[in-house]
Amino acid sequence: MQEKTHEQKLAEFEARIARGEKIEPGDWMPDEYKKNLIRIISQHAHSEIVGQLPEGKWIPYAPGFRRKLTLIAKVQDEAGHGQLLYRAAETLGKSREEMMEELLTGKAKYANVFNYPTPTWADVGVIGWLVDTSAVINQTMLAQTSYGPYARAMKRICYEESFHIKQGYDAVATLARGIPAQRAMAQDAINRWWYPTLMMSGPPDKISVHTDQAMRWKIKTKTNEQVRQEFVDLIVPQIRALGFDVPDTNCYLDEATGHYHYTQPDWEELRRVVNGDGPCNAERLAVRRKVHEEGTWVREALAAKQSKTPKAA
Ligand code: BYC
Repeated sequence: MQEKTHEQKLAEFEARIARGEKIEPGDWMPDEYKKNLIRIISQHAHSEIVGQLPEGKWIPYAPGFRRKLTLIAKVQDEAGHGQLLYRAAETLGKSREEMMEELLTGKAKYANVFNYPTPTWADVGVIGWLVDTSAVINQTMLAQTSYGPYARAMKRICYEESFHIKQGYDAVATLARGIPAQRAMAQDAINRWWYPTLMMSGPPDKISVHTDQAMRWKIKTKTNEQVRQEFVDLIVPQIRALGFDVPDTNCYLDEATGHYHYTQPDWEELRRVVNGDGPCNAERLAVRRKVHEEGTWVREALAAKQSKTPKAA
């Protein structure tokens, strides 16, 4: 039988995607699809791993035993999400060592939000509430992705992230019922996280590099701006219902569209932060390098055990 041409394989691949079928490891796929997926999944995995740090810092100081337990569980969940996602990227032929090297040398990107400081307890609540809400909206979309292993990882991750939102909201709602200093602390955290969280959904569609191709092959099923608008529409009424201000005097419900209008973030700041020049990039990578170095003996012990395990006949 004659070998299929690239065009024929591409047409079959696109027809499968149009029918809503999942592409699985080992199936034929265009190199650009694979490249785009590895990029987005590894960036996502790194975000989960580095994302443990801003909140993790508060574990020793969490106000009370229950808050501490919940925060430990949340941070552990993020580590698990990172592992699931590294595994999904490995199914596309990218090794974990290579991904780790790219993270530790600063070559790889991870979500901008994790390069901002967490000076107060309210930051923990606001990350869980605002950042995880933005993440879940994006990840619910990514659960529809055309690549099977990524879609399945997203489904599992979304369940856990939804719980993270509840713990964040509960922490902020408690501060909202507190004394004026507690309310002020929560408002200050909302003010500082608002724009970084808007940036988390990615640059505007007109300057996004990868969206067109990602949409064509259903790696993403919504654009960055659609995801960001969903976030704003959901979160603005919640912020106001707790009696806090949205730190944007030009944020209002546009009756004509049914969507909230909002001021665009400083996109130059996003570019700087994701390229290594945010307030905490150096600190975050230094911690990851130290942890990686300290874990060398574990990786070596595992590798030695695997090489000694007799293969099944
Ligand atoms: N941050 O063409 P574009 C969590 C990069 S963790 C950093 O629009 P795309 C949590 C982008 O990578 C989960 N980089 O790209 C954990 C690209 O760079 P490269 C966080 C960004 O991929 C702990 C370039 O800019 N979620 O929830 O179509 C505690 C051009 O952008 C960002 C994810 O990681 C950004 N905000 O769309 C609490 C989701 N925006 O690759 C919570 C997975 C853009 O050309 N990622 N860049 O060097 C995505 O969904 C997509 O990659 C994005 C960007 C929507 C972020």
